[in-house]
Amino acid sequence: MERTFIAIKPDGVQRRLVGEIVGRFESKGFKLVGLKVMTVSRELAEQHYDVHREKPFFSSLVNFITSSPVVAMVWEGEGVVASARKLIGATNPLSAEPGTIRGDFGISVGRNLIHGSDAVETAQREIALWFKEEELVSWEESSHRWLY
Ligand code: RTP
Ligand code: MG
Repeated sequence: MERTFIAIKPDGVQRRLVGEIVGRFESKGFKLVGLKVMTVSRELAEQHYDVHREKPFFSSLVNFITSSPVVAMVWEGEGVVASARKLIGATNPLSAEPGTIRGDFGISVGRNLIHGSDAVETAQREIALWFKEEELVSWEESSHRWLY
């Protein structure tokens, strides 16, 4: 089943939006298979944003993501990579539609709360970069066993 890498950036954690954001992925119906709160090393940040290495905003991106803890997650489900990007909204929160995470909670492109992998191949690379195999779980719903 398809998986994607999602990270709640330092602004999302500090603004206490972790529960709200996790809730949106849960409500949509996706399955949480990995989650950790962590401080990001410069090495990991530079590898993660390698594609942006030549961009003018690269150093501010790395400085920001390493400045304070993030919540790293892996979500699973049919079409989850593209669907997560829709739930997240446009890169610039001022252009993001209301109803999306960035559209509802963000203002600035440098403080857009959340990262989501942009393609299935990118997701595979990012999951391997951020998580060890044993940190990811595989689970099936057990109908009513948790209610009764
Ligand atoms: P992300 O990777 O964080 O999910 O965001 P994205 O795909 O929507 O945007 P991307 O083009 O990958 O850019 C990565 C992050 O860099 C910051 N950025 N700043 N013009 C700018 O100052 C600028 N452009 C991009 C954003 O924080 C973006 O999320
Ligand atoms: Mg991106």
